[in-house]
Amino acid sequence: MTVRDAVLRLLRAFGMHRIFGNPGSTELPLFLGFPADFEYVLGLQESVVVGMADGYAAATKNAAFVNLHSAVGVGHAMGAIFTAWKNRTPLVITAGQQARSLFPFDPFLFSASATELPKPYVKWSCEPARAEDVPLAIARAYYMAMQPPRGPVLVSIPSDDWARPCDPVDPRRIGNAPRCDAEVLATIGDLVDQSHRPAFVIGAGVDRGCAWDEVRDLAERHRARVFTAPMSARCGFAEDHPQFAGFLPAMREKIVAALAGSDLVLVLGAPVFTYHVEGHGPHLPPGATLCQITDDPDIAAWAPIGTSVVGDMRRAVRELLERPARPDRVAQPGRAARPRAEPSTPMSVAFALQTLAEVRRPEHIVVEEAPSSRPVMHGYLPTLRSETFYTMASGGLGFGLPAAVGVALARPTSRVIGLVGDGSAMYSIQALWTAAQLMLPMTFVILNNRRYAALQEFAPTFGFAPGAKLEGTDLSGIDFVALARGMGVTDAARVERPDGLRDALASALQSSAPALLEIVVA
Ligand SMILES: Cc1ncc(C[n+]2csc(CCOP(=O)(O)OP(=O)(O)O)c2C)c(N)n1
Ligand SMILES: [Mg+2]
Repeated sequence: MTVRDAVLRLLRAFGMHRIFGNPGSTELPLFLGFPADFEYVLGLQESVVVGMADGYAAATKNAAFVNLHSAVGVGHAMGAIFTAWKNRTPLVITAGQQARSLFPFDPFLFSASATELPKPYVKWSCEPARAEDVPLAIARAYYMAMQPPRGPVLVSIPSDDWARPCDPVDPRRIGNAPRCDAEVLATIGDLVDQSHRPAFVIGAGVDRGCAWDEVRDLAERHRARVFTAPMSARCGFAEDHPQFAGFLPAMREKIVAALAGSDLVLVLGAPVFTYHVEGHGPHLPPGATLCQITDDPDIAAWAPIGTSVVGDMRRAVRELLERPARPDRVAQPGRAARPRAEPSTPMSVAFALQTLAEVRRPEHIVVEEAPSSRPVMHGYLPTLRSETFYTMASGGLGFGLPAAVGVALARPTSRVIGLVGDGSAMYSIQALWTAAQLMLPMTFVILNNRRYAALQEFAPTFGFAPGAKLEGTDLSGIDFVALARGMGVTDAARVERPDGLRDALASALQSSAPALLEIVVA
């Protein structure tokens, strides 16, 4: 058996039959006699490769296998690796390396610090001391990637290792759903039971941890107001539920204001709290107590206040549900209704997303990266089902288009909508080519406002006068229909007027190959 045979055998056992990559000379030996039960998914730049793998792993709930080209490929991918780290997405990343006998001569393409390069945004990185240790390293990498909190790991593999003889490595079974500390969880249960006006703050860990139904049952039992955590990368609670109270902004004072009136705040699967701008004063309204359940010990450690417990989300919430119910609470108000968006030329984002919400089905999956449109989306395109909303937790643009392709690959019977801003799309536009090559029946919706609107809207926070010119935020002159066609997405159209939108969306949502709709918005 060779290292190549042993690694492929492990990948089969781990259910990793797809290899997301962009090849170089140092990786080619892996593909000698490439077996027919594997599929190579080619991305045309490494951040696209890792973004696709991120979406794929998130949607399959299994680690995805990535193959990058030495230091240069890892370098290109670094922003996407940071995003996978923040998303808690399990990725087994392999990087090509020069042949071992060349190491003394600082050869062309050598990655001299291969294991240091991706740090600190991998859970583990390794270049095995001997070729025959590569399969063991791959096995350990997989187990580590899958252990909560999940995340990316990296193995650097010298090119001559693949053909070396080695012993097979048998896959092992590892239980990965740790139970919370019973005493602390009981304390949290008591605090929730004793509260009069509880609020739940739901983070990405709820949807990732498959605890959507349990969290809804717990919220209904306690008649809690339910908020989505600041910058949450997933949706863990139906946004049309009468108890849904809205989205917390990433700013301390505004969070305190939103939570005012609650005497108990239970944070599920989220940090306390993710802030984007400076704030001062308390983290909670006066008189409120905070509890947190998370699968991430680091997030529990830095929470500034409250009682935290670390463990498997679904298990923890089920244990809380086993406690006797407290029926004597009054219902609290949910979210106020939004006014209907009216048609105009150019269209408002609200009108565009309201129309999309009317045309799409609730089970359609939205992968979003449209920064200034996000708050509008919160009002006009509600997420209603588990595992139907994905974005990135890192703030690093370039995730949306490739991640949408990865999710579409993972969920062939679901319609995936990549909802992406014009600026965001250009960080990883090559993902369209992969979607076209794979003939994925998915829909890209580009919200083209010809600018980096989020930065323009942010500028007053730093003292700019409203509407003042802001350097580096004008993106006029990009033709997404031409870009799409140039990469093989022939079903591409632009809508500039509101009367054409509904039909254009309906058609783009029924395509049998990738379709792109560029919506010109105000
Ligand atoms: C990799 C990366 N570079 C730069 C930024 C800063 N940034 C935040 S929002 C934004 C604008 C995004 O533009 P677009 O996708 O068109 O959305 P809009 O703001 O217009 O809604 C930029 C450049 C970032 N978040 N990530
Ligand atoms: Mg824009």
